[in-house]
Amino acid sequence: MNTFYQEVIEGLSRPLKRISSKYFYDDKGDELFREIMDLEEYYLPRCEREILASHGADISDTLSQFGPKWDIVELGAGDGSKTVELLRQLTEDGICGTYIAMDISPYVLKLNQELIEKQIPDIAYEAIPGDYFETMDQLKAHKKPKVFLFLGSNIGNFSPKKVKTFMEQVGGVMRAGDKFVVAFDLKKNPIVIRRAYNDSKGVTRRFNLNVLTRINRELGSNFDVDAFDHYPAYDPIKGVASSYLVCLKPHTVTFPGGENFEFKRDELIHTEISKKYKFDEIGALAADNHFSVVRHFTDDREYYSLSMLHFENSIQDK
Ligand code: AVJ
Repeated sequence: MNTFYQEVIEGLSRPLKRISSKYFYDDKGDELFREIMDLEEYYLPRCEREILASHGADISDTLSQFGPKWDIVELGAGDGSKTVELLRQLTEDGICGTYIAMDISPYVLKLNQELIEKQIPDIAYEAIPGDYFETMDQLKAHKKPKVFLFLGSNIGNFSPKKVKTFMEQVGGVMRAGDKFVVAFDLKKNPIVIRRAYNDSKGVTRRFNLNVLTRINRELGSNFDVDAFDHYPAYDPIKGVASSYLVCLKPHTVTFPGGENFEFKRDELIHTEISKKYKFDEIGALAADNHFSVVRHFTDDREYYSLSMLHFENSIQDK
């Protein structure tokens, strides 16, 4: 039995059923997420591009105040299109060492390498395919000054516990003085946030429902996908956008291992959280994990932040 199967069974066995948002991203889910990124209501990617475009030189300057050469490690690098301009800036400023792209998809890493090496022919390039939670430890032997990049506001999808383990794991492969540039979506008018997760074309709805189609196909279950609807919620105090699937009629879902799940009418499956932050929460998160904030780079409206964190201590003797 694979982990996907086990995790789905475990999640559906809970009193409040849940499915992890990491399972959204099959081919169809990737395609729908790309569609989401182009939506007018989904402001996040535009903010991130604005910051990278308007503060690229600033980011490079700030790094050069701390040291002359930086290896750039990108967690979940994707096709490289987000990062290429920043890498170009760092290269022009003479502070770019090796770019180390990490991504779960070897196919996407291939695209990344093609794009980066074409755009920046002189760059030293390394690709590490695989789940970065598993491959990251390879970097323990890496003793040069490093900047880790974690873009896309992906940290928003982590539970508080997962955020903590993640920060600890990254700290565990860092040396004192290394930097961590993390993208955070910021708290803002809740109406803006709610619209981002409840778009008028219904793409987010299809994105959320697709996880059931994927589970049926890959795990052999028989969810009646049409019997579910998308329910997005936003709590402006906690800064948590949550997505649920609502069951519209009672039915039983069966898995090939013999597991059965009863769904009552109106029963929920929790599928995703997207946490929104304030600067002081980012500061507290950093401080809790031996980091300090160097600077928050934001867009003009302060919707989104690329926060540069400085690693204070090295946990092991490296
Ligand atoms: C991939 C984590 C940035 O939470 O905003 C988009 C995923 N979910 N619409 C987010 C997502 C619903 C997205 N991130």
